[in-house]
Amino acid sequence: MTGTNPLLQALKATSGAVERVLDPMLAVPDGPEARVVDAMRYAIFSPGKRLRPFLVLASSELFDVNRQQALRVAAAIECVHTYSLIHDDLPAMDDDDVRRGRPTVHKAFDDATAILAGDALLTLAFDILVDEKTHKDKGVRLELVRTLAQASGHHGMVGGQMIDITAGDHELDEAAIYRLQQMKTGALISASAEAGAILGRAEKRERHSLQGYARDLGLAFQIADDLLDVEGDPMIMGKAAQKDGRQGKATLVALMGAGRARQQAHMLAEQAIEHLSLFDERASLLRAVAQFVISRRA
Ligand code: GRG
Repeated sequence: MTGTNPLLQALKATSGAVERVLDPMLAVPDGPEARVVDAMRYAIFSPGKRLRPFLVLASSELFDVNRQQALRVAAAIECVHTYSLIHDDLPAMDDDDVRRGRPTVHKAFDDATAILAGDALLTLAFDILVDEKTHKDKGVRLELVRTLAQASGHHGMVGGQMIDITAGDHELDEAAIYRLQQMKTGALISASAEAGAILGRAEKRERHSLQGYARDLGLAFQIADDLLDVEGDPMIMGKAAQKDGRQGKATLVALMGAGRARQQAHMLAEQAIEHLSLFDERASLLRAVAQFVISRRA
C-alpha cells in the first residue's frame, strides 16, 4: 500500500523506528502490574498514522539533529497522543468501542486499566524527555518538557477537550471552534513540529516558521478528520448518528457545511506550505504531509 510514495514510506519507517525505541521501555514486568503494561503496549503498538512522530523527525532533519535523540522525543509525543486517545474513548468521554481498527483499551481490558494505562503513558513521556539520552543539554531538555506540558495540559489538549465536552451546551462561533481545535489537537501537532527546532537550537525565525506551519496544518488536519466523520466511512457515519451528542459536535463542518469546510482545509494546507519558504528541499516531506492530511481517506 505504501508503494513508492516517499511520504507513505517515511510514515511507515517512522512507525517502525518509534516502536523500536518504545519496546524496551515497555518491558512487561513479572508482577500483577503487568496488566497495565500490557494495556500500554496494546494501545501504543496499534496501527496509528504516527503523524506526530513523523513531524518530530522531519523538523529535526532540518537542523541536523541526531536521529536517536529525535526518535526519543517522537516516542514521548506519541505516548502523550496515545494516552489522550485511550482517555477520549472511555465511557465518560466519547464512549468508543473501536480505535485504530481494534477494540478500544477499556473494551479489551477494563475502564480502570484504561485510565491507568493512559496515566502511565503520560508520565512515561516526561521520563523519556528528562533523560540525558534525549539531549545532553539540560536547558534543551527543560524546554522540551515545558513545550510538551503546555501543549498537553489545560492551556492545550486537556483544555480543548474540556471546551469540546461542554460545547453542546452553547453555540460556538467560527473563532471559538478554531480556538477549541487549536487547543485540542493543534497544540500537540505544533509541539511535534517545534521539537526539531528545540533539539537543533534553531534560530527564532525558523522556529516561528515551523509554528505557523504546524498551526495551519493542525487546523487543516482537524477539518479533514471532521469531514471523514461525516462523509467518509458509512459505517462511521451510522455509528456517529446512533451516538448521543456526536451529531451536535462543534466542528467547522457542522458550522459552515462540508463544501466550505473543505475549501478552508485546502486554504490552510496551502498556507502551511507557504510558512516553509525559509527551508530548502529538506522540507519537502513536511510540504507533502500538508497535502496528505487533506487528501487522506482514513
Ligand atoms: C482525553 C485529555 C484528553 C484529550 C483527548 C486528541 C483528543 C483529545 C481526542 C481525540 C478525538 C479525536 C478523534 C479528534 C480528532 C482528531 C484526532 C486527534 C484524531 C486522532 O489522531 P490521529 O488521526 O490518530 O493522528 P492515529 O490513530 O493515526 O494516531
